[in-house]
Amino acid sequence: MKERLEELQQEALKKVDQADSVQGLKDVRVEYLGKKGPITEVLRGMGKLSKEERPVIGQLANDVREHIAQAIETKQTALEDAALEKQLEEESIDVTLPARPVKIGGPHLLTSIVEEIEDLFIGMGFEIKEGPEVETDYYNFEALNLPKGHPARDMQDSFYVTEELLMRTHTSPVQARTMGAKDGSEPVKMICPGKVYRRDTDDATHSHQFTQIEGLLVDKNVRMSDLKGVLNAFAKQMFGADREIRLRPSFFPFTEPSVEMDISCKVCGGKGCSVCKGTGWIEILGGGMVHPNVLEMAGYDPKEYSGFAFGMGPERIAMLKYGVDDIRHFYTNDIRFLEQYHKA
Ligand code: 2NL
Repeated sequence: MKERLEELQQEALKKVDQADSVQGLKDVRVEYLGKKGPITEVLRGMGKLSKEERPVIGQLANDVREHIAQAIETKQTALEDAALEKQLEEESIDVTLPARPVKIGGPHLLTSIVEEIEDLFIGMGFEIKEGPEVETDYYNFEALNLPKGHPARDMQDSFYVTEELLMRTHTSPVQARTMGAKDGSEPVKMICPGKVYRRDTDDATHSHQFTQIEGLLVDKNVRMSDLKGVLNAFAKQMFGADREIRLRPSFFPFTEPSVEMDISCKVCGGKGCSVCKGTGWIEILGGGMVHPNVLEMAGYDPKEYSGFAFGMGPERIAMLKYGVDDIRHFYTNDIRFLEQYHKA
């Protein structure tokens, strides 16, 4: 029996050595160590042995079994390591391959235009102010010389939240609030960019929500020539040093006198073409001298203080500067439109 066990051990170890797969090893385990295997058989036949032989053969059978099991385990680890090694080798990455391009976003055209305008006015000493988009009737209308019954207050034209609250129809209430917060002697020099709302049917040139930037300068001895100088500097920096400006008389309830400003047409240089509709001029903003009623309501003595104010639509500025033909391009977020204005 001893010889038989030694023979089995040798045979099994040889097969373990030859096994070249995890499955092959499993087969060896089943063949030699399984319930129907030769070692189990030897152990079963121990009853026939003498008392002296039994423990010796029992011990040997267990040793053989242990030895074979150990050999299988060692071989299995070796096979698994080799498989992993092979997999790692096959999966190695080529770091010299060019990278997949990363898509980077950029500021929206409107954001860029608003920031460009802000920078221009910061350069002239103006500060940037913001205010609420849901406004009181008082700041949106009353404080701007738009008394009750004025057609601009019409329910048809504004989004009302309650009788007294509405979505602001211009950014002027920010200016009325800023003036009102001072004690009537401090100068004001500000611009206020932001969203405004009007009940309008959207089309190529109208939107129920759009952007406005208004400017205000209040101090002693402020004159129309100051307004003209500031707007001329703005127009030349925004559209090019070769552009001329002209002021035409106009009307706004919150300014007196009121003006509209045109810039000379770049396409025809002032001769008249389809872009400027034959006039040689393109309208870009409105402004004027702050109405004495507006100064007075904000706590400034109109005999001592005067001011100029102006307002523009950044959408319109961007449309003129870049030839955008439909205001809805700013809001529909078609990436093919927006990407054109992402600077490298
Ligand atoms: C336009 C014209 C304008 C103002 C806005 C203003 C504000 C105060 C006092 C006086 Cl607090 N005026 N703002 C004045 C004239 C014109 O906007 O065409 N905007 C798009």
